[in-house]
Amino acid sequence: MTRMISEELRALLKVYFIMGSMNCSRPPSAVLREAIAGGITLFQFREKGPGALTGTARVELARELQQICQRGGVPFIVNDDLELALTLDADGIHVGQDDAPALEIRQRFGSGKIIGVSAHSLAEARRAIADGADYLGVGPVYPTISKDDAQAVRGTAVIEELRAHGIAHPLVGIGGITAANAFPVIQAGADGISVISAMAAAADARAAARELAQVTD
Ligand code: TZP
Ligand code: MG
Repeated sequence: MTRMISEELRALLKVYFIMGSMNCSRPPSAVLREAIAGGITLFQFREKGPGALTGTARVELARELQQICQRGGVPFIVNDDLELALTLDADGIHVGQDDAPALEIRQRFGSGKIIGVSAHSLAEARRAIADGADYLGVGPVYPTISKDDAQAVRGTAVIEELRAHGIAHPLVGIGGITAANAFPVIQAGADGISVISAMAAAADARAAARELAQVTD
């Protein structure tokens, strides 16, 4: 399979929903179905941190959410865990700076898969691109309650900086993003926004997804 071209990926990054069971106060399957109905363009399974499922329960939930994504026509990305991504034949993987480099992942995961890398600076972004990342996750843009070990808040400045230095790669902002503060992230040069709590903790994930989709369209 050939590598997904950047324009397709830019469209997929518009409304990128990330979650695991620990982010949801309702069954994650229900939250995901609603979010898909509301127009999310990409989903990342991120079952980690306090209260996360482990072992078989984690794999079963991943499979269930992957099936929902497949029925809804939304690509399914796995956070961090290459073994799980390979087992499920996921559409992609997202890794952080402490995980295996994209270069290594590409060798095992194949050329048709999406590889996303978190980057917090120009140097990290350049390295990720050189290693073969398909897209960059940049942030935290705003303060977040969803990641205990999140790095310092960057604002939208780092996105502007990457674009000003000629980084044209598909790029999504992350961290504390809601429908109310998403527009500056797009204005700064991001192709889309990624959120956990703005959708996972919303009483109506469909409405939340719709509102975010309106901002990034
Ligand atoms: N990486 C940087 S901030 C963050 C991750 C995974 C958490 C984003 O969650 P929220 O609830 O959208 O702030
Ligand atoms: Mg990681």
